[in-house]
Amino acid sequence: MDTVRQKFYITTPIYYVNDKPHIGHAYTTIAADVVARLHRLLGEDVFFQTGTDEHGAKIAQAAEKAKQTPQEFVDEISAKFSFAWDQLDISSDDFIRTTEPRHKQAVAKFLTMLKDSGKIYEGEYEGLYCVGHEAFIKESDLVDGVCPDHKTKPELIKEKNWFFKLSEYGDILKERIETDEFRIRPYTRQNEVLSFIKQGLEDIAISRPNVKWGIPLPWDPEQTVYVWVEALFNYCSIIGFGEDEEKFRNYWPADIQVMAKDIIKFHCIIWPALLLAVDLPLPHAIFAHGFFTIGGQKISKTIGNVIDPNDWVAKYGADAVRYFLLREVPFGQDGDVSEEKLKIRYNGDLANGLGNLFSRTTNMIEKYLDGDVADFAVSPKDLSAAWDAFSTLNFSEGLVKIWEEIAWANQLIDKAKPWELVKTEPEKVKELLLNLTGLLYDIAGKLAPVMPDTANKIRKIIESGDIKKPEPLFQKIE
Ligand code: ME8
Repeated sequence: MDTVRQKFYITTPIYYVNDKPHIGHAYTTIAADVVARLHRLLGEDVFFQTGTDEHGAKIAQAAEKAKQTPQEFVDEISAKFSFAWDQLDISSDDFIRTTEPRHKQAVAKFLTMLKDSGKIYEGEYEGLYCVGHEAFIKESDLVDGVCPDHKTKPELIKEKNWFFKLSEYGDILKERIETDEFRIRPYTRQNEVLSFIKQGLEDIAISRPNVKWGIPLPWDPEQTVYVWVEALFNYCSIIGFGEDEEKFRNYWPADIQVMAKDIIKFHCIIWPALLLAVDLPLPHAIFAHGFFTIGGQKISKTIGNVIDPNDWVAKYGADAVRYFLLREVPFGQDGDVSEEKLKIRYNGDLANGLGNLFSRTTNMIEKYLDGDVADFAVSPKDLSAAWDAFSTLNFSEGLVKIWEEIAWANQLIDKAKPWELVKTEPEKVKELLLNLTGLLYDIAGKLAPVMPDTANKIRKIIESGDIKKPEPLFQKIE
């Protein structure tokens, strides 16, 4: 009999292709990957989306600066994102690019529905536009006349736009958020969104008459769809909206949408209002993590501190980078990362902690049991607390729990001194080593969503039942 598997749909933002990926982008994508892998291991029907946001003035300007056509430019940078995700062992089910025909078709259909909803009208707008944000910005948000995030002067724009009646959605959004029907976490972000709604929502322009690099409005092709509006809809186009209704109905609404705190207004106000306007269900949850700094400073090209995740993967391996980013900063909080900090975790937690437990256990098995662990015992320790933590995106907490077990096992070996015990009580040593093998096997299972390659190595070696000279998992770095 067929059993219906629970579906689970998880998303990352689609990243701008104005520049290559950095470790901030990697962070969100790794976090979503861990949750996707966990739900697959639980037997669910998982769909894990990611991709790139390729239209709008910001991208067109970056292409111009690089002296390339926008299409050449976005092709090149988008490929860098998919390459980086391959290197980091990201298990996404699909990768969407907003320049793909499937997305353009889905967006045209969505915009037509939006127009038919009666929530769209034509008007004039005059305001300050920050190309870095791809959004209008208030005079009161400027610091010394420039956008505080991008340090650039906004453009004064006066143009004819199509507008969406966002102002009508304050009460219903408030209700959905307060009842947790539309969950925003952590609570600090929920409060931020609620207080923003309380100030009163204004209608927003959903088209741009003078931006050519975009998707034409179906009913007024002289204008293109405002880049945020079409970008948000990627979450629907990637699962077949307007093309494969069965697939779309199976996966929508998203179970969790992961991002950083910088884009919650778009995801917690504009996005749900647009969905309500066209009668689509809202995502179940939005989780906004914090921002990384490097050496205490904002990640910025001008400061010159941008870290390419590929450089770290080449030096330390994907699993170490995945572990470090999730372990170092509690998810949801801001935090500082650096290669120095990565090295400390690598040598301490990975080489001395897990790596050492694995090496000494397997070396003793080879020496005292002739490599034979066919009867290893599965550990009685219950580590499901780690998975509970991962599934609620408390990654560092889950990892701490696993490392407590690793430390406990290393201490057990120090105390038992099997190298002495073996002379008088070889049976006890055998029992100890078989128990340690079971514990390692269990640890590998719990670690699998975060460190898939390491977990796989450990499990394969143990499952072979005959341990002979395994390679160390992590070589200490000087
Ligand atoms: O906003 N620390 O794209 P984007 C942690 N295209 N995470 C960071 C980070 C940092 N310092 N910097 C970036 C966009 N991120 C839009 C999204 S979605 C429909 C459209 C991560 O390339 C984090 O996930 O600016 C943040 O939300 C995202 O990159 C912004 O990516």
